[in-house]
Amino acid sequence: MHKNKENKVLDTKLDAVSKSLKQSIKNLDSYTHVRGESLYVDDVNIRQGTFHAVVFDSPKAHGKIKSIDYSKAEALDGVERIFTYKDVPGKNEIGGIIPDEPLFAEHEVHFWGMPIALIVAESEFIARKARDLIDIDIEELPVITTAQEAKAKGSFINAPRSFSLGDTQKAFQDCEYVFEGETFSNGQEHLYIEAQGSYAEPLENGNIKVTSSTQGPTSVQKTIAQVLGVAMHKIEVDVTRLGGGFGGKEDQATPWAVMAALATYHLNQSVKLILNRHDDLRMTGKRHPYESTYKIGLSKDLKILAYQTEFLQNSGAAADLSPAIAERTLFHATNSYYVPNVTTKVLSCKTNLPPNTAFRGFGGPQGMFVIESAIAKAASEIGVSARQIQEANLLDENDTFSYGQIAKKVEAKNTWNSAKNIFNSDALEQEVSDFNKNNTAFKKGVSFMPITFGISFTNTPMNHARALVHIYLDGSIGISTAAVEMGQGVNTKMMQIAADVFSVSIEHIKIETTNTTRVANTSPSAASSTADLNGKATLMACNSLLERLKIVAAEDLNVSENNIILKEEYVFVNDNKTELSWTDLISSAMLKRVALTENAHYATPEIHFDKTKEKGHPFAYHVYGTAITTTTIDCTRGTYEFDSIKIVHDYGKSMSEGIDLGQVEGALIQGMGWMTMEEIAYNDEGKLLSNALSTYKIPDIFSVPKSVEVIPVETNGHELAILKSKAVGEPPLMYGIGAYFALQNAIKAFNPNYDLKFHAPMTPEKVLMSLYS
Ligand code: LUZ
Ligand code: MOS
Repeated sequence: MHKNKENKVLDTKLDAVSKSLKQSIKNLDSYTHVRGESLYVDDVNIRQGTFHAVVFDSPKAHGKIKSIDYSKAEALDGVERIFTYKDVPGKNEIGGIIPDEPLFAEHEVHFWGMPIALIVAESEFIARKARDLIDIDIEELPVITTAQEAKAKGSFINAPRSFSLGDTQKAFQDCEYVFEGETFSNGQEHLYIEAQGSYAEPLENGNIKVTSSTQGPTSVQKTIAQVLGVAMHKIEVDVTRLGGGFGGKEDQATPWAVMAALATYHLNQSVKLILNRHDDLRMTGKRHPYESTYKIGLSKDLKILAYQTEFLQNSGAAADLSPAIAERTLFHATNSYYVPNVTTKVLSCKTNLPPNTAFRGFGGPQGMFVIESAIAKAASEIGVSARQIQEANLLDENDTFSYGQIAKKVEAKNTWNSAKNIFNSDALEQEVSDFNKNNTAFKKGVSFMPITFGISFTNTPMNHARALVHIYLDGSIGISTAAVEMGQGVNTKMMQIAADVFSVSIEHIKIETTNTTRVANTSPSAASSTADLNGKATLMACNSLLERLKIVAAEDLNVSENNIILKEEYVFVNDNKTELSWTDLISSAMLKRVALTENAHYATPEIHFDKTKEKGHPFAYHVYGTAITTTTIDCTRGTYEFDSIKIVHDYGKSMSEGIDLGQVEGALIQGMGWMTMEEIAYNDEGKLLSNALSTYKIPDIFSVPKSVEVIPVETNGHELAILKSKAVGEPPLMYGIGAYFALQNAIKAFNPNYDLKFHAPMTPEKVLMSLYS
C-alpha cells in the first residue's frame, strides 16, 4: 500500500501557495464567462455537412415492444437514417459497474424515456419532426416506481451491503431510550445549465473524435469502443469545460456520446446530439430517493449507544453508479458522530424510473439525513434539544468509523465549538425563543448541522491521476490533466500550482482541454477529489521540471544547484537576484537539450478497503464543519425564509479562498434546495411530472438565505490534500440538511402537537399542513 514514495515528499517543498496569489486569484474562466466567450459542446465549430440527431425514447415505463413503424419518419425529407440496437457493431451495452443497461432498448423497455432509436437528419428541427412520426406499440407490464414496492417484489440491482461495528442488538438492551421510525428523502434533478450533449467527427482510418460534456472522458472513450467494437485508441474524447455536472455527467454523459459516435461510424460524417431540456429531464437519472427505517438507542446521558438502519435506495431501471452510491450511504450513515454499535444495511431497489445516478454527495447526504432524523426524533421524545444529543456524540480523535477507519485530525468538535463561540449561538437561540414567545403569526427555528465527509473515491483503484506539463521554448507552459472543469475552478487551481512551483505569472500558463490522447485511463472528475489527484500529479511533474531547470541554472551561473531559487521569473542565488530570467533559463535548457516536458502519475497512498470484511481505510482524510441555520415561517401561509446560515468550515489551508467559498455557498444552496423545495414527481405509470422548470422549483435569488457567513476553521490541513487545501466540492452540500430541521423546529414552536415527520423536501405545502395537524 505504500508504493508511492514520491508522493510523501511532495508537500514538503511547498507548504502553501503564496498568500497574495491565493487571495487575489480569480477563477480563470470568469473573463470568458462574463463575455459569453466560453466554449461548450454546442459552441464547437461544426463541419460542413454535419448531421443533427434526436433520441426516440420510450413513451411507457415498462413493457414489451410489439412493433415500431419508422417508415413515415424515414420518408421525411431531410432524414438521413434512423439507428437502433440492430446497428450496433459491438456490444449494445453501456453499464459501467454492472452490464445491465443497453444503449438502445431491444425487445423491452424499462423506464419512461429509455432510448430506443437515434434519428439523424439535416437539422435538429427535422429530426424532431420525424420523431413525432414514429409509431410504437408497447404491451404494458407492471410498473414499479417506489423502493418499497421493489423490495416487496424482490426486485434488486445487486446483493445488499451491510456495515457493522460492535454488537448492536446487545447494545440496544442496555439503552435507556430506544426509538424507531422511518424517513424519506426525494431525488434531485441536477439541472446543470448545459444539457447533455456531444459532437462526433470522423477522422481518417475510421478514427473518431468526440467532444463531450462529460465528467469522465475515459469512460466515454471506453464505452464508445465497446459499443462500436473497436480499440480504444481509435476514439479520442475531448472536453473543454462543462456548464455544470454535479454528478449528472459522471456516468450519464456517456450514452449521448456513444450514439453520436455510432452515427458517425456508419455515416462517416460529423453528428451533433444535444438534448433539449425536456428530453434531458425525461431521459436522465437523478439523485436517488431513499426510503429508510432507523432504530436509535441512547443512554441516560444522551450518548448514542446503538444505531441501526435499513436504507432502501430507489436505483431506477439499471445499476449505473447505484452500488457505489449505496456504499457511500453506509460510509456516512453516522455522519459526525461516534456510535460504538452500528448496523447499517442498504438495498439497491430496481424500479422503472430512469437509472438514478451520482449527485453531489453521492449517497452520503441520504445517509446523513436519516441519522439527523433519528436524533431529532429522540430529542423530541426525550424532551431535550437535538443540539444536546448532537453535541454529546461528536466524533473525537481515534474514534472508529463503522467501516474500521480510525478518525485522525478530527475537527468535528473544533468546528462545532468554533461555530458556537464565533456566532454566539446561545444568544441566537435565546433570540429565537424570545421571538417565538412574542409572536404568533410568525415562528422561528434554529438547527445545528455538523458534517463529516470522506475524501477519496470509495473504490480505491480509482484514486489516481496524471499530468502532462510542457514548457515551450519561449517559457510559456501548457498543462494537461484528467481534471474536467465544470465550474468548480479546478483549472485555476492547476494553474496556481504551476505558477507557484516555477514562480512565474499566470499569464505564462495555459490549462489545456481534457483529452484522452494526452492524459489516458483517467477516473472521472468526481468524489470532490479532482483537485487533489490531478493537482498532486501536476505538482510532481512541475517539481521534476524545476529540479532539472535548477541544474541548468547552476551550470550557467557556476554555483551549486542547492543555492538556486526561482522567484518572480528570475533565478536567485542565495536570495540574490541574478541576470538570468525565466525565459533565458528555458532557452539555455533548450540549447543543452534538456527535456522540457514531464509526465507524472499520482496515486493516493495509504488507502485500502476490503469488501469481503467491509473494513479498511478508504478515505485519504475527512472534511468537517458545522452550520447553524435560522428560519422564519409565516404560520398563515406556510411559506418561509432563511434568516441566516452560519458556517464554520474546515478548508484545511485553502489555496483559493474565493473559489472555495463559491463551492461552499453553491453546495449549501443546492443542499437546501434538495431538502426544502425541489420535488421530483413521477406518476404511478412512471411518467415524470416535474418535467420543466414550471413544475420543478430550484432555489432562486428570492429563496437564498438573507445572510450566509462562512468562517474557515484554523487547521493544519492534511498532507494528502493538495497543498493542504482540502477537497471542497461535495461536503458543504450537507449543511443544507440543517434547513429541514430548522423548519421542523419552527413548526414545533407553533404547533406543539406536531408529530415529527421525516419526509423531504419540506415544501411550504408540507409546512402548512404540519402547522395545523
Ligand atoms: N464517484 C465515484 C463519486 O465513482 N465514487 C465515489 O466514491 C464518489 N464519491 C462522491 C462522488 N462521486
Ligand atoms: Mo460526483 S457526485 O460526480 O462527485
